[in-house]
Amino acid sequence: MIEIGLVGKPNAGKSSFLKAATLQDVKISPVPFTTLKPNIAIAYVTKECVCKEFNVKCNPKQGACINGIRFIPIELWDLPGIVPGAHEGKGLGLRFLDEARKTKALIHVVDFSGLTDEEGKPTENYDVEKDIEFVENEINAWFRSIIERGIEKYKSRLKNLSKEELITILMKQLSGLEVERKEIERALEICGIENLEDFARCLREISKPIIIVANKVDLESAQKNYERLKDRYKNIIPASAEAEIALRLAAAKGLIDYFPGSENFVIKGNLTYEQQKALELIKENVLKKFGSTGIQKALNFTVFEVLGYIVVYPVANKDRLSDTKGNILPDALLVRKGTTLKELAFSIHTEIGEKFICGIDARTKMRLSSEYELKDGDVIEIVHRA
Ligand SMILES: Nc1nc2c(ncn2[C@@H]2O[C@H](COP(=O)(O)OP(=O)(O)OP(=O)(O)O)[C@@H](O)[C@H]2O)c(=O)[nH]1
Ligand SMILES: [Mg+2]
Repeated sequence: MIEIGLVGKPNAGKSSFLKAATLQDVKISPVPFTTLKPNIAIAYVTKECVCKEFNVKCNPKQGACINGIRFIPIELWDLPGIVPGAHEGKGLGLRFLDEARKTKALIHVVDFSGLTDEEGKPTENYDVEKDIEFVENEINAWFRSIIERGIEKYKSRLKNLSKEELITILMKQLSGLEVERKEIERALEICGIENLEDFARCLREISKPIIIVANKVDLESAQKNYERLKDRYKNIIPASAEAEIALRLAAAKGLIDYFPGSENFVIKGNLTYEQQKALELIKENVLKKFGSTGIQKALNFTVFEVLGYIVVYPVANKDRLSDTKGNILPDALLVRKGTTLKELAFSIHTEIGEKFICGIDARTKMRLSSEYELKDGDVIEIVHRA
């Protein structure tokens, strides 16, 4: 399963984001360093399911399919807060990042209200750009230290190694970070390895992109900061974790109908005056202004836009679109763009990969070779030897 990390300074709203996305009961408080160890929970990215097109009702093995929208599980890691100098041990340091080294991307939750300083303590008019910068620098420093540790014994020989030898060493030493070969090749091409700091930054940017979540946009000062800075950064999503928590809890209690990620909700239960007032504020201040609370959007944006994952539906029977037990469209799998059919077969099961014969496209009934490059929404029967 894809792992996504939540990073940021103390009090930015990382645990709130996790709770908003998963309703997992984690500790949330205005005291810095509330989270001391990673909290891990299953969240979902959402995408239109192919069941609509085929006009069938699907039986997902994992996640769900609601109103033709498929909920595909990912693993979300809520991490302890990072302060300036964390790579030198300040605050809680960065050791916890080692546990989260398999994360494919990092969502940087930033308190855009400017009401907390770099250590998460209350203040006013804090320059939120400082957070964007220092947290990224700390993460790059962490990346650099891993690379340094990994290639320590080759350091004196680095310049004399052939490109192939260098890539092999880096692949081996960085395997824990889930860095792919082509990502190392690109980092070497763009930045070289003469300056380790440059190389580490480059490889981090390529292999573990950072997405900025401008959190707390229910607050006026955060809205102002977002308007001022939104064009300066490429991957930035405005969000209110608090609003999403309120909406999901109200929906869980049966007070409203609310679909995660949507721009509206419908009241259906008996609300107290306070509840009604709070929900109205969310509608006026967040949903109408930003189109959604931003939590689902941030997850979808990270997985589909930034990381470029596509969704494919392997089946055992192309005519019934089912597995061997008759479940319709049981699996919706996230794979990277460029994945071949043979690679998909191996990722499902080593044996299916080894006994692979061909694929059959459920739409066209055409035979697909092992080197066929998967497309988003493909429904494919994998034919293999018994
Ligand atoms: N107004 C507003 N407050 C929020 C929002 N998200 C979080 N908060 C508040 O910010 C404070 C910190 O939230 P947490 O989720 O505990 O922050 P954290 O980043 O996990 O903090 P540490 O675990 O200490 O690193 C709490 O008082 C939350 O209620 C939001 O979207 N809007
Ligand atoms: Mg926390």
